[in-house]
This record gives sequence, structure tokens and C-alpha cells, in this order.
Amino acid sequence: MAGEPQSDCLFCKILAGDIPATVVRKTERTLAFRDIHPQAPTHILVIPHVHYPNAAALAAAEPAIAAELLTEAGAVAKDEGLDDYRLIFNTGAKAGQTIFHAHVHVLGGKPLREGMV
Ligand code: DGP
Repeated sequence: MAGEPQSDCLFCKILAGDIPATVVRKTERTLAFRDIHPQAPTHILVIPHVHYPNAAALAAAEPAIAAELLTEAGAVAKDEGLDDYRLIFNTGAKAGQTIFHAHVHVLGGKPLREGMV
């Protein structure tokens, strides 16, 4: 069924507690944890509990949860003391997506103007 946990999904395993992660925020519908390969002083991933392959698929199926990803991304940035930060939704392998469970990257803590692509 759409949104159900997938046994071969790394982020579903983190949600289940089967793989450890440094969790910074948790709600009934989302989880935020530090990226294992940080690209900036703050690099946190916010994911929905439900499994969809990317954020666009999540937004199409469950728009309220997609909106909550953004709310939580903002809360994460605030918790980290960031006024300026970048949100990234890699969508598809050619765009650099490697984990096919919807997520948003929250990046900040250094100047990010360069390197948009
Ligand atoms: P993306 O390329 O947009 O699919 O981002 C996936 C991110 O997930 C990437 O920045 C690295 C991160 N990541 C991969 N494996 C793990 C893991 O086991 N733990 C944590 N915390 N992050 C991971």
C-alpha cells in the first residue's frame, strides 16, 4: 500500500530504529536527523514516516505531510540558530538522489552562495 514502510529502504530502517542516527527532532509524522556525510556545519535531513520515493510523490499523495516537512525544516534551522539556510530536494538519480525515501536537506552554518549546481 502507498506510504507503507519498505524493507529495503535505509530511511525506513532509521525510522524503525534498526539503523542508528543522530535524531534532532521527531513528530508523529516526521523525523529529523544529522546527515552521515555533512556538506555544511549544519546538514540535517527531514523525512516523513510514510514511505514515498521522493518529495514530489509525497506532496501528490499526502500534501499535509509534505507541508509539515517544510515546517519541520524551518524548526530545525531555528533550533540550529540558522537565519540563513538552504533546503534541497534531490529528485531522481540524475539529480543526485541516492536514497529513494522523500527527504529534504537542511544546510547552513557557512556561506552557501556558490555551488548552486
Ligand atoms: P540524497 O542524495 O538527496 O538522496 O541524500 C541522501 C543523504 O542521506 C546523503 O546526503 C547521505 C545521507 N545518508 C546516507 N546513508 C545514511 C545513513 O546511514 N545515515 C545518515 N544519517 N545519513 C545517511
